[in-house]
Amino acid sequence: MKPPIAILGTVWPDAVLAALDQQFTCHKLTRMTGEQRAGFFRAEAAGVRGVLTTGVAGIDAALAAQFPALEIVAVHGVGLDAVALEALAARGIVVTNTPDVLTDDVADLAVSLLLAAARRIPALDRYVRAGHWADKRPLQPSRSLRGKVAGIYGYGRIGQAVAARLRGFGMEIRYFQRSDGPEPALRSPSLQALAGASDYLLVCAPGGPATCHAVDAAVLDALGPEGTLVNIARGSVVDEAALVAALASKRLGGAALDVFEDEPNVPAALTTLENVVLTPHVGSLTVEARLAMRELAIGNLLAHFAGKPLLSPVDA
Ligand code: 8YV
Repeated sequence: MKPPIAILGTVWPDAVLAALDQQFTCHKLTRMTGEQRAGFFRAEAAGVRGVLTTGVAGIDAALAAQFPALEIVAVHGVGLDAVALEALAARGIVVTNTPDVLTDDVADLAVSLLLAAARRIPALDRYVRAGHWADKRPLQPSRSLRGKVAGIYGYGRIGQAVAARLRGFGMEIRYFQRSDGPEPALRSPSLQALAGASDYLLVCAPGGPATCHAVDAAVLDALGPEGTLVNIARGSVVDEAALVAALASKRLGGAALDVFEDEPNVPAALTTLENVVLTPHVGSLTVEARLAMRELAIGNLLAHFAGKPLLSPVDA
């Protein structure tokens, strides 16, 4: 008998869902109408043994409680802030995620956003499209990267991959995270101190209660009117209202953001500011990373139900 699994999140192409149907009895929650969901929770949820979810959708404790036979949660993504790890661990449910396979592409997006902000690429694109080049409207020069300080908040796999790239642009690297990290000489004593020393502050820290609104008004003020914030991690790490206020009052120079507090809702004020670059949470959205993430997430489910070692378990 095929193991029954529930599939959450919106990233699954039809072909992937069709392939999953070959291996599992799939309950595709995000594709169900309200009535179908009610029917599923009445009749089928009790038999669900696995959940396949995304880093964004996760699974909270209330939803996990609806699956009394749950054995494994396979997360398609590296972030675990939306996953009720404690509640799952208390029930002996194993969790897997997809680290490493997305690191390079997420780091590439961080660098792309930094470059886009520093060299004002979206603004210049708008300038050309609007015909202002032909109108001879004056152009402001942008900023060079060489010799500037990139402060990295969160010096894990992704933060270090960002640092390796930015060194190639002649930037000086500093970082902050609460725990000790590699290259201790580069570690700032606090996030605010890091922001004060940085021209660019790149948020690469995990989401969750420990980092919620860590980038607050004081950190943004320390980054200052010549500084730029780049966030490719989680919207929750930045106090978005403070960010909007700092940008609008020009206390902060600019921002380049892939993640937001209430996705897919982006504060209207951010969409009107010239010095802000916006992308819709696409750090891992490359053909290559998504293929590898799917293989790993689904591979974990297959390994679990075959009684084999998990490919990338999250430490309980
Ligand atoms: C994805 C992510 O957007 O890895 C993460 O934590 O946020 C992203 O890779 C998402 O999880 C896709 O499933």
